[in-house]
Amino acid sequence: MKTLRTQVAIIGAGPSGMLLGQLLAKQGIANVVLERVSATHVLKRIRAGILETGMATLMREAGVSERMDAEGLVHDGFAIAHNGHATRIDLKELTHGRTVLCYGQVEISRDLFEARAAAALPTYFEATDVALHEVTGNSPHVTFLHNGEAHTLHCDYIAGCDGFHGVSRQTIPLRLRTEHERVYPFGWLGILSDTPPVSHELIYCRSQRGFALASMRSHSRSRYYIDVALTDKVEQWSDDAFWTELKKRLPAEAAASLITGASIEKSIAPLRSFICEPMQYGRLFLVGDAAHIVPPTGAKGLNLAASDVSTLYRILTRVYHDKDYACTALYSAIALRRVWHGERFSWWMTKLLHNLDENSMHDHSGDSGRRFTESELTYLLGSVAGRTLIAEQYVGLPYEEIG
Ligand code: FAS
Ligand code: PHB
Repeated sequence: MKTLRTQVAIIGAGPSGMLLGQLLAKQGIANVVLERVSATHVLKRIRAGILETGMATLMREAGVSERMDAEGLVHDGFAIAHNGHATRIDLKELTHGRTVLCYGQVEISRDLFEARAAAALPTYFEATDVALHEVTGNSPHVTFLHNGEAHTLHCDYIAGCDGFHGVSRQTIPLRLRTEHERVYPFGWLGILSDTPPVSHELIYCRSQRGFALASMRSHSRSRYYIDVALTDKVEQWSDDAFWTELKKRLPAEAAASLITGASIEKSIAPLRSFICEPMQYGRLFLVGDAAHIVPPTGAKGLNLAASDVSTLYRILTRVYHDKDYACTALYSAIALRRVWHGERFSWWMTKLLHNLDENSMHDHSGDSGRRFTESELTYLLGSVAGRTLIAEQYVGLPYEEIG
């Protein structure tokens, strides 16, 4: 048994864990990251692509933003196409100058891994059998196996940054946690291709055939999605079948100029809204996907993880720099206020842009639910107030101060 000691144990080396680790280290707060898989495995996951200002600012504060600022694409707006007619949401005008940054989550992970390795901060990849102990006591610790050897990591606090399928949330007794969940009756089939994006900004599409999203990672790498039945398997979708269906859902001008190519990644992701309350238990704090999941329609998943990281980092800095131990009790309530706003926006955008059964759950005849939604979308896109509602949430609500 190898015994270790640190101030903050971080479970998970996704964006939540690595960004928190980097920020804490900058404040001289010792931390150890335990990750179940290899760094290579983490870097193979194709996830988010749009960063709110808050996330980009945290990357700069963490000192890992050089490549993001050099290669990230600043987007002043995006389009929503409804039955072939595209309306631009002018983020910069409607939010008095705010924008979003297009920079892949894989690149964020790459930047954070490189920075952590350069600082020689302790990180255990392929750490297995991670278990949390005495999280409500005065000697919290984490046990795990690494290279076949048993380890015990003693710490002051544990940050559960281990995603939806991690061990941290399960450490909170079921009788003490409330889980809110909504599962959507479709998935997103996503394709990554080394082809120039069809537009310089994102296009979200609601068509009679279903949802589509035209996104990107750079001027030469594109990311596209269509919604598919949950029963679909990615093997059923050839590249040609994907491109053919995507063209039928994009506005005609975009469909005509779409440059297709071989997929370098293709996968189907299920959609769910999920929130665990509370987000803390004794010395354990849940961060990011360990506590909440959103459908990617609002580009909020990674960005909600970032606001959790910001809240916890500022609280732990007050603990270690000012010996303000009481402020740890504020974390869950502060984090959840912003999470619920992001969850509601992501559900709302999903309802507006997909043929979602719940819109017509009370229909006794006809499809008034779908017609109500289409009428709502038409009104929102045709109204400055409506477009502002969308823009304010899309760029991200402000981060809350710590009381
Ligand atoms: P993560 O899940 O990224 O990281 C958790 C880490 O913990 C993983 O590396 C995991 O291996 C590790 N772990 C798990 N159990 C462990 C254990 N017992 N011990 C040690 N380590 C353990 N968000 C968007 O904003 N836009 C998108 O387009 C988008 N697309 C997505 C597509 C998919 C398929 C998925 C699954 C998510 C998508 N998301 C998207 C959301 C995603 O970006 C998450 O919000 C983001 O990865 C959250 O980061 P973390 O909280 O670090 O969780
Ligand atoms: C992506 O580029 O992967 C992406 C962008 C915006 C979204 C979802 C996914 O809302």
